[in-house]
Amino acid sequence: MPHYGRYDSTQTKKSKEKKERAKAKSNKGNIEQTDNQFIIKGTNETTGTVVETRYNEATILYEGELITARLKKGINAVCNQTVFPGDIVVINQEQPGEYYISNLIKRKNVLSRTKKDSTRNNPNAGSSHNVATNVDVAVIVVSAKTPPLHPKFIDRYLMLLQDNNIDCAICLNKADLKTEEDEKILDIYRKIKIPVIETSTIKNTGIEELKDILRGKQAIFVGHSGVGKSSLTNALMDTDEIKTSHVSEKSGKGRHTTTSSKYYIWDKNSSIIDTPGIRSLDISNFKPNEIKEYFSEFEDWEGRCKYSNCLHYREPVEGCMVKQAVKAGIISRERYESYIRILRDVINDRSMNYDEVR
Ligand SMILES: Nc1nc2c(ncn2[C@@H]2O[C@H](COP(=O)(O)OP(=O)(O)OP(=O)(O)O)[C@@H](O)[C@H]2O)c(=O)[nH]1
Ligand SMILES: [Mg+2]
Ligand SMILES: [Zn+2]
Repeated sequence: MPHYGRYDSTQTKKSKEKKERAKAKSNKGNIEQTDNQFIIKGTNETTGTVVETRYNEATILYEGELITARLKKGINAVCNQTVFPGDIVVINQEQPGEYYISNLIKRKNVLSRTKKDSTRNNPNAGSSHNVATNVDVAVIVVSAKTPPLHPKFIDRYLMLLQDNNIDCAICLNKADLKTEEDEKILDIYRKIKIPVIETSTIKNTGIEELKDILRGKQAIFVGHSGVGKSSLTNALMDTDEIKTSHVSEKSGKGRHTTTSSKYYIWDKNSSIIDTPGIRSLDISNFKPNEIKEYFSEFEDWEGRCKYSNCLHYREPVEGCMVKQAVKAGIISRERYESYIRILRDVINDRSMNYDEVR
């Protein structure tokens, strides 16, 4: 595969080993043990990067080659719930060509699709909701027209990324189909200082800008099916090898072409994880009064409302500073409406009249 060949050409084995040793050194003293007896530690043994996981085995980029490895015998866990693309793992070879994952290097972070909770506070524990690890930046990919751009998904994902402490950027792909309405939606995020990139893999525009943002980082593309995550991965890699498929004309939705997350190296020290599209994001374990904390533009007004623990929801507009700020155009109405939509989903309330903030 040409993209892993590129890995070879940019990093010699020696320089890789040196780097791994430095990495291992910096991880020393971080020995922890998880429920499944998988010890997280720094090591001077040889390590590889998890590219893709299946039920009981994983593809690992190891010494410039792709190998298949299983968890060491005796580790009471399945591969695809224990290691994730982006993980650095220790590899042992018991027989020639028979590789085992014997250990895991302490993770920088984990991108999980559910909110952090007591069982997830340890980023080194495995979970079936985890998507990838050691992520420097997550790119929320959305598209113009097919499927249409809607702030709801972006707002939910922003909450989750904040909860995971992961930097984010928004990429509007299919910019060749962009409308004025899309432009207005993107402005909401530019205003709250989130990097917004516009790309078209068909017209080959915005790709260099995307590369500039992702260079030197371990990044991940997340988003709905059919928005073009795999097309963008192909564009970064300058290939067309990764499978893509058109959006259904009938439903306007993607076909869930990518079925598992996969790690690719597209430039020196620059990797991307392409993920399967998701239908919706589960935010049910956020508490109602926590949601406002993820809307940074409310911060200036927090604690100034007349009501203690104001949710800025059913409280009368006269005493709610957030509502007044929306009314005055200081807080974007779209973000406020997004906040209310998320809150309503969490508390399972379907009715809200926005007229009072108009
Ligand atoms: N008009 C237009 N179409 C695009 C662009 N980029 C991708 N597409 C098309 O969008 C469709 C979906 O692209 P994919 O890359 O398979 O989407 P995905 O996000 O990987 O989808 P899943 O793997 O199902 O999550 C394909 O038919 C692409 O040709 C673009 O910039 N403009
Ligand atoms: Mg895909
Ligand atoms: Zn309020």
